Amino acid sequence: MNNTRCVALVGPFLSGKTSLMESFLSASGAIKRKGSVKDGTSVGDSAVEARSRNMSTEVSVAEMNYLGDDWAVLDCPGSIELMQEAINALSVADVAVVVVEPSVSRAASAAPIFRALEFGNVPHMVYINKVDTVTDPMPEVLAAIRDASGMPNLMRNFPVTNEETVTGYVDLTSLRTYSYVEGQESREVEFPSQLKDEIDLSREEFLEALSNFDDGILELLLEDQVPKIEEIYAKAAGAMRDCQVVPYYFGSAERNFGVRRILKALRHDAPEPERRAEALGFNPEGEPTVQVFKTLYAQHSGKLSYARVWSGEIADGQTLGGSRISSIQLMTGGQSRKVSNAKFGDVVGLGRLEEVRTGHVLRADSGEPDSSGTDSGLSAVYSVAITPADRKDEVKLTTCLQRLIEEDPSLGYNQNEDTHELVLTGQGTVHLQIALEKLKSKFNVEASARQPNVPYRETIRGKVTQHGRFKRQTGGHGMFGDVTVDIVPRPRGSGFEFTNKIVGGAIPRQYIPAVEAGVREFAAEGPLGFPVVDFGITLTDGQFHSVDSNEMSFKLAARVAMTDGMPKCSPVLLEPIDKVTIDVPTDHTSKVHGLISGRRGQILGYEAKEGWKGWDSLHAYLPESEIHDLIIELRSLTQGLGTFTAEFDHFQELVGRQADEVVAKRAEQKKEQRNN
Ligand SMILES: Nc1nc2c(ncn2[C@@H]2O[C@H](COP(=O)(O)OP(=O)(O)O)[C@@H](O)[C@H]2O)c(=O)[nH]1
Ligand SMILES: [Mg+2]
Repeated sequence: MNNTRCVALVGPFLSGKTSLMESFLSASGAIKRKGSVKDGTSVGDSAVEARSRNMSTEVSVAEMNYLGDDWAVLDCPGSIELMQEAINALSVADVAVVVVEPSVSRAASAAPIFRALEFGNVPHMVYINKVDTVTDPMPEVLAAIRDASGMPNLMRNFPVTNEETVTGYVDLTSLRTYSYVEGQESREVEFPSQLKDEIDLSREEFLEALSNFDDGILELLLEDQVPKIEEIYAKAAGAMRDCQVVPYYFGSAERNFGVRRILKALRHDAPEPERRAEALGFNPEGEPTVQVFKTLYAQHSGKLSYARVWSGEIADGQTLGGSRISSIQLMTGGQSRKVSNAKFGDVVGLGRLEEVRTGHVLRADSGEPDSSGTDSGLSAVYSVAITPADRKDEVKLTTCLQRLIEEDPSLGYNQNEDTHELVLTGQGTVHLQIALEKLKSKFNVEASARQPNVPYRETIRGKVTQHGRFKRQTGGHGMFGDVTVDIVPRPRGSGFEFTNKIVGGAIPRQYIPAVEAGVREFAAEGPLGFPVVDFGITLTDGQFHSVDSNEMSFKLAARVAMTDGMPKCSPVLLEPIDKVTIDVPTDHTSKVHGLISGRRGQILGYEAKEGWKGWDSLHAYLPESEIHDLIIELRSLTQGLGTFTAEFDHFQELVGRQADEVVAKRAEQKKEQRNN
């Protein structure tokens, strides 16, 4: 019996991956009635978030048997913001099909997934979908896809068209001609002799392209001989498996055009699971080993870890990586069926592995999950501050977020100590919206999101000597404290310093710490509404009362001095400046210069990105307030490819209209807080 093979369907949003999976399943007989994305009846996209948006929000898994081979099909989301799911799925796939539209303007949006395939060393082929609606000339479409791919391609078929659309194809290897039949297998028809010259030319190009990877073919061509059909098939398959070349096919997923063609290409050309296992360092015949590529919390059935078996055979109830498997399931979309065993190559759902996360490798002979090969997840490029609709849910919210992060390592959260906000981080607006929807649908926690506050600070530019007194003498025990302080600015980054210069007991020693505490309390929120930093206080004089003075009186006297003195010291806003590194393909480097200066940034330099051919890394200082939506502009300038990391570097004075706006907004916020 053959081992289960695994194909991932990837490509831009809306290109037709979920439709192609549906066609695969119906062509192979795995489902009796073909559903559709439009009607919400496809096997893929069974998650509520996916159905409500009409887009794939997570990987869907389905099993099928085609001509005797078992396959696991992984339908990946296309949105750039959900790329982590696709990357995780690719890490266990033997091969990928990149589904693209026959559109010159849309081709570029496939670039990010092509990069992921290149980095992951995943052999892949292209399926140009929707040829029933093709409007752009095919040669231009091919050139645009090749640009996005950056790899040489092999056009395996010649498109036969009527005036409007593609109606069939000529296989450039066998020279057999097929005509599409809606919803059925294509019919072999007579060779279109009126197109012979064009077809001959395409075949020559195809063989020439192949000869770049094969000396045998090259020699034959140089001697004006035609290679044998079997040899062409074998060499083309070999070059694809070695990631040297990308074969291109076309068709229509919705109308079942060219679907069996791609299924057969997968059957003949995709590497066997052993090959991928060995490339990843697994021994197919070793101890039972699985790799988790997806984690799912379902509201009723609990946690499910999707895994591929890379070695040996696993059984229900067995312990893997220290956790006992509570069930093994084979999945097709939202449906699953329990099985007692799974063997090398299989893609299965494993029940209730509580300690296990996406990316973990689990071995029968090891007491804990192996996370050594696990990437930490794409770094965060977008964030929102979130608040639970119901205060009672505050604790539950963070536990549920932790679960969502187990599902999706490109998601994160942190409690910002400066702004006191709970910040959810991820890949973009849609990604974070989906996370909030999942909180609701899976855990019944509702939360709202808004743009996070920037942790501004303030400091002073001038100095003053200030007297402050707190006095209360109403009946009983009174209160009395009196201080004189020098308030002075200190160099940027040097923090706060308190000096006591009281001599001769003008204030008894035990009250001095209370003065400092009063200043610190005040400094938590200065005249502009932000924490005050980089200033010094020298306590020079004071008075006390033998009965009424106590610690509280001196603390309050210090606050009076600060409240009166600080505004006289020319307070100034400080904004946080981050050091950012922006990675983009070299063609886009000059555009990024404009982006940085447009956002009040300062370029520090750039260099070729190490290990990334054709990419630059640019370094710059950028105000944190300009980073919130940076990724949106960066992606639109770079075909979705650009990405960045940012880290706080220093504070810098902010003056003028921008500063006024920040202070006004803060005052507004405080008013709201008081009213709540
Ligand atoms: N005309 C045409 N539309 C298609 C074809 N395949 C998919 N679509 C439509 O394209 C849209 C996106 O399809 P879907 O499979 O969800 O794309 P995905 O985002 O790549 O999974 C849907 O409205 C489909 O009905 C096709 O072959 N021809
Ligand atoms: Mg989809």
